[in-house]
Amino acid sequence: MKLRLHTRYQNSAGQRVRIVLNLKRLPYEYVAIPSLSSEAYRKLNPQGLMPALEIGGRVVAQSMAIIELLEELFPEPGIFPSDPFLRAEARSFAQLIAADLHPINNNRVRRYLADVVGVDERQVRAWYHHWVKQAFSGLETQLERQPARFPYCFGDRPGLADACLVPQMDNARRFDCDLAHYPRLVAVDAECRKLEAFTLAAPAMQPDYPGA
Ligand SMILES: N[C@@H](CCC(=O)N[C@@H](CS)C(=O)NCC(=O)O)C(=O)O
Repeated sequence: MKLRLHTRYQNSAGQRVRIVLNLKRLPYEYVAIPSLSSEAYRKLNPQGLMPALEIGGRVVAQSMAIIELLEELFPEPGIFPSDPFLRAEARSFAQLIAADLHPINNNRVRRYLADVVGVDERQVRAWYHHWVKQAFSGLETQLERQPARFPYCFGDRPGLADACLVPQMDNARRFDCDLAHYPRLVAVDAECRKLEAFTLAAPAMQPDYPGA
């Protein structure tokens, strides 16, 4: 089955999908989106956000829906822990990033704050830092409270939670967030970055990265 991922180097929701594709060792074609507002992209993905996956002649939008589909079609290696409660923890961790943090800090929200609400760059940055702090504090405590200390978020193998965490750490660093209060997140992030599945999905490794 041919897979084409429409994304961009700095598309962190797309980076989640790239990580999962790599973890599952699924070859895919990287299609750099020239413009989100182009008629061609809107036709492909009427939701108008990145990423979108072309698969088996169909198009699926939304990173979490894409990842679930990949898990269903290509279950091995799996991206969830075997214990149902740990699976729930992994989903909960991933959802805080995908459903609560990422949507309010993404590019279009920051642009709206600056261009329409009229707040200055310093305030946009303060907004960004505030929501990262809220989310990362909760995620850090969630990892601290686990009965066992794992190298990855919820086990000895990387999975969905790690695929959501690492792109968010990239973003947090890009926006100069202070990560000193989140030693577990930093440790898991560092462990993930030892793996090709994560390094190959990083923004700087993508073909449309400036100067690539
Ligand atoms: N919930 C969506 C979020 C998609 C999303 O917001 N993607 C961002 C890039 S990471 C985007 O397309 N932003 C366009 C913009 O901000 O203008 C998903 O998980 O796929």
